[in-house]
Amino acid sequence: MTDPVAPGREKLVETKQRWAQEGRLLTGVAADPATRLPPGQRLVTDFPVLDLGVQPDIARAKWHLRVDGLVANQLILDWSAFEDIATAEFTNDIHCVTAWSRYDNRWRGVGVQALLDLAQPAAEASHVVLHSYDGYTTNLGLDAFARAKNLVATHWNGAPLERVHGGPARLVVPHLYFWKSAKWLSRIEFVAEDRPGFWEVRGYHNNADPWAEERYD
Ligand SMILES: Nc1nc2c(c(=O)[nH]1)N[C@H]1C(S)=C(S)[C@@H](COP(=O)(O)O)O[C@H]1N2
Ligand SMILES: [Mo]
Repeated sequence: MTDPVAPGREKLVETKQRWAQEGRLLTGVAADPATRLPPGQRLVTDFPVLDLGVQPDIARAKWHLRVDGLVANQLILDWSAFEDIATAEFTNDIHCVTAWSRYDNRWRGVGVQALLDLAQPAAEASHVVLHSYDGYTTNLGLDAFARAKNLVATHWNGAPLERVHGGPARLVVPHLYFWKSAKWLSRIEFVAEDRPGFWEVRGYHNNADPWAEERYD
């Protein structure tokens, strides 16, 4: 298995783990989801890059997305098959647990609903594990994954998704903190039990709702 932590980035992981233990950035105040800026967040206009220092370089000609586990139809989609169904467009806000938020991101890609329709998860499938080309993983309950405005994005603000932001394709789950939005997505695995991912086993909250300030466990 690929280690998503690049040499020299171990300190960054330790620091973020310490933040989780200390409850850094917590205001202790929940907000109505109708509030645009969740508690403790500040608005930015740039687009920060956050990862563990491994930014895989996947040529679109070699890229595949697998959808497997507890599904009736396992999928292996190559780039041209994926582009053919990449017709979903959503504009949403990003909320990162490190307290920056960025408004009005315009994404194009494949809506999760289209993937669910093709793959047909089994009745026992209760959770999803997202796997990435850098070895990163994150987990979602099926309901959180199946939200109508989630997508696997290939384009951001009208241009092909840049490698630093997870191109060729990344998950976008706008209602949760951005660590749930796996960059360089390689595989969507349907499972019958919850399997906490990279940050979830390091003290970050399993659900990650920014309005409930679910930053840490
Ligand atoms: N594959 C992968 N996806 C990832 C990460 C990562 O390290 N590897 N970091 C997560 C975190 S912590 C954040 S905040 C967002 C950052 O996305 P951005 O770099 O496009 O802002 O990606 C998430 N997805
Ligand atoms: Mo993050």
